This record gives sequence, structure tokens and C-alpha cells, in this order.
Amino acid sequence: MKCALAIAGENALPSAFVVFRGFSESMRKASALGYDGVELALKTPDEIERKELGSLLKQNNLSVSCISTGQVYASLGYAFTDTDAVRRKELYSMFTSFVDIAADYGQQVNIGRVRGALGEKSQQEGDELFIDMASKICSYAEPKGVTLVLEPVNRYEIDYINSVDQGVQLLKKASIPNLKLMPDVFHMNIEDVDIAKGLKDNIDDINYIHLADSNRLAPGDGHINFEEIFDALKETNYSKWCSVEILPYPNPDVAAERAIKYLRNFM
Ligand code: LER
Ligand code: MN
Repeated sequence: MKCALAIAGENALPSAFVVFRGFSESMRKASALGYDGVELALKTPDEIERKELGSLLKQNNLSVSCISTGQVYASLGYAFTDTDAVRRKELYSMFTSFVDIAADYGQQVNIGRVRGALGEKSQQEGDELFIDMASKICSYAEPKGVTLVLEPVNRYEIDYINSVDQGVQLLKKASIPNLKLMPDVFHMNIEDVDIAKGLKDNIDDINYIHLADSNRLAPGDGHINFEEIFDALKETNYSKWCSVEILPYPNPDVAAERAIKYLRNFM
């Protein structure tokens, strides 16, 4: 199993769930702490220049685990469930550019809160809007070897696809080969009955896992049972990426260091 750290650009919203901001310095620190890779939480596809990204990764001996897109929703308000044709076109175009980056770096693009809310829409309507957008982006991504990963997010952040079960149902309905699941144990702790069992039972659909403790601090600093989670993952021979997506407390350096030190006990 490989372990990444989620990082963002300097201009990321204060609410972005990352410990470090600024790509160059963040990568230097992630590498020094022993992370295998970085998850790039991007607001727009042009936030990092491709050549610069390549040389930073090489310099620091890191891989990109995934391009994550929470800020596309939080900062710019784009959503897969939007009904506005112009906004849908803009979102499609932005995601194809993310896919282009992922084709060279990471081969995965996340769909977290950017799937959007249901609001007044029925579940059926939401599903149709989501599947329409996901199919188009996944068709573009498929020949480039890129997978999109859908992240169930707890009800206090969004009203659509909160639990792993709901995510799996939507994947079944969509039936898109390069659309997979990305559980986040922080959200599972709120929405799912049993985190370890939920991961184990759905392992065939899972391509990526977000790690944070119950309070979104470093794993080990809350009350999620990580030993049980990693036992379950080991039983399934999970060897893909997991990524640390936590708040920068008590401060960014301490949080990032505590997380990797604790997780290495299980990996
Ligand atoms: C938000 O809570 C989160 O976990 C992100 O990864 C999803 O956009
Ligand atoms: Mn997450």
C-alpha cells in the first residue's frame, strides 16, 4: 500500500483539507517525511505548470496519487448535478483538462463534493445528471488510462451520496468501467455502520482511500480504529493508494509527521 499526502496551491481556500500549501515547499516536506506521493488538490487545471510539476516530482522522488477536485466545488461552485447547460459545459471542459494532467501524473481524478447537491431535485434526477456528466468525462478518460473515483461525503457537507453503500449503488446504476469508489474513513465514521467491513465488502470497487481520524486530525489523534481498518485491507491484499487528508493542527509540520509515523505502524 502506498501513502500520499494531500497538498494544495498557495491560493487554496482556508477551508481546503490540506496540511501544506504551495506545491514546491509541500513536496519537499512530504518527501522528507517519507510519503510516497502527493495528492494534488487543484482549483483549476492551470494552477500548476506541467513541466514544473514533472521536475518537482523528480527532485523529490514522489508520485502523484490523484488529482482531487473539492475546490472546484467549494471555490467555483461547479457541480455534476447542475442543470445549467453552460455551467455543465464549463465543468466538462475543466475535468477533461484534469484528466489530461492525470494521464501523465496519477491516472486518477476524484469526484468529491463536486458531484453537487440534490437540493430540490429528486434522487432520480440527480442520478441522471451525475451519470450524464460522469459518462462523458469517463469516455474521454478511458483511452488515456485515467479512472474517476467517486467519494461518498457525509451529510453535513452535501446531501447526495453520503455512504459507501449509496456510492456503490450509483456505481452499479452508472456501470462505467473507469468510474470507481474512493471511500474516506472520516466520512465513513459518520455515515457507515462498520468502516472495516464496509471497505472489505466493497474492495473490488475501491481504487483509492482517504485517511483522517474521527476529528479530521492525523490518524491516531482521534477515535477511529485504524488497526481494524488495516487488518481488513491486508486481508483483501489492497495495494493501491491511500492518502492523508487532514487539518493542519496543532500545526502543519506536526500533523503531517504524526500521520505518516502512525500509519507506518500498519503499512
Ligand atoms: C470533503 O470532506 C472531502 O473529504 C473531500 O475529499 C471531498 O471533496
Ligand atoms: Mn476526503
